[in-house]
Amino acid sequence: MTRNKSEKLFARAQTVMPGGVNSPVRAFNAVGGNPLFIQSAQGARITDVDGNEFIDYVSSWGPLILGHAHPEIVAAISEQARLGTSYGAPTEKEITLAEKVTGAFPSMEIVRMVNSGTEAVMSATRLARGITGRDKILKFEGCYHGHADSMLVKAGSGLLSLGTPECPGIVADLAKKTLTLPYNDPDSVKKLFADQGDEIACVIVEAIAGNMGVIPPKEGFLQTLRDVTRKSGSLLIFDEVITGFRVTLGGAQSIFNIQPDLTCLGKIIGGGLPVGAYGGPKKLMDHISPTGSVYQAGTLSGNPLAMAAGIKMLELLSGDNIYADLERKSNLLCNGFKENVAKLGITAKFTRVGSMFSMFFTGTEVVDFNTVKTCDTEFFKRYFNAMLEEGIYIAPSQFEAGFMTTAHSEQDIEKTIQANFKALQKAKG
Ligand code: KE4
Repeated sequence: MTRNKSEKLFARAQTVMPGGVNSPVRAFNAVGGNPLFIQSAQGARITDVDGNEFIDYVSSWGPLILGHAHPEIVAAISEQARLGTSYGAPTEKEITLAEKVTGAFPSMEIVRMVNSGTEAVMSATRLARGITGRDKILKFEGCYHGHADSMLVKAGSGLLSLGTPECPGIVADLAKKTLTLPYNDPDSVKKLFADQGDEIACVIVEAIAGNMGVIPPKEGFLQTLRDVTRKSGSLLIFDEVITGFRVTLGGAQSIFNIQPDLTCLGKIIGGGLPVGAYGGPKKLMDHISPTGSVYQAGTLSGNPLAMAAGIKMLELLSGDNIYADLERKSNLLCNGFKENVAKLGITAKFTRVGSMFSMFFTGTEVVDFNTVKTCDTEFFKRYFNAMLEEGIYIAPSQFEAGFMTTAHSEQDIEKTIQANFKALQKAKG
């Protein structure tokens, strides 16, 4: 597989961008070699600048649940672009997308559009601090909630992949206000709340963790968070940037039937364009400017171009059997992988919720930050590169999720299972 053009572009990119990328996870640091520069994508496939084509399971880190360049989404974007891309003034499209979001998430009566998941989380946690008058936030080790200062404490995703869960540049006094506990450990949560619950503004959690690989919540974990926050007057924030409209239309909260106080969304609701959102009951969201005094703003928030993409995406996701199709295909793929590791005598653990899944190269039950760190990342590195050679593009990190889309065909899945067998064999040596 030639990567000459990608190599040349990477060298050029590094002269003008940090690490040659606009987001660290793209740099392939955890898997070696230079990142592939993408020329185009269509459906389940991406093509790099050297003409190599791959079946894609990164899916732009989650947003493209209907595959790349979906014709109806492209048409919606093109149509709006001819009418203007952003006005900095209210439009009906913002109302329409907000109505689709609040219709799918009963816990969200009122929703504010922003431009990224980071902005959604930053705004929701500011709102929680503003409403409660408290400073402390509880997050969980290995969860990633974007790069707002308060969230870059023992975070997952790129920080975990790069082995740098702590981040310089965060004001020490602020970092101290972010408490962290192990994911899936309700007893530690109960203990902390007994000790300082009345100082905690909010608990923010990935209701299904996707940034240390996919780690589902253990029975009772989310309910414990709901109980202790309600009792102590803290707010419960579900970060559903990945899971919203991914695991089902109403996200993880509808699967586990738990209503958070605030929800953060992103990725899928933008239909491939930059959109984030946060929302909750009117009594809470009315604290947000201009109704209330908690300020949050954005030049391109709710811009009609991104709204057009998001509206079309959510329209299409409301179609019949979309999630049943994703469930069937995801199950087919993961079962194929399980059969392969069994045939080859390779130790691996599998997790999946709907169309987000992970294969962990460890023999330890993976339930939190510490257990996922037992993974053999050197084996993953060999596996990743062998999959590339087989024409399969997975996330360049053991600590990210894989994503199925409606664009993946049965043939794509069969090809991937065969490629997985060969890549595992090669990684095993
Ligand atoms: P963005 O600011 O990247 O739109 O969203 C931040 C965010 C918030 N919450 C969750 C649960 C998230 O997963 C993310 C971002 N996800 C990572 C990948 N796991 C984005 C990829 C990247 O950083 O380039």
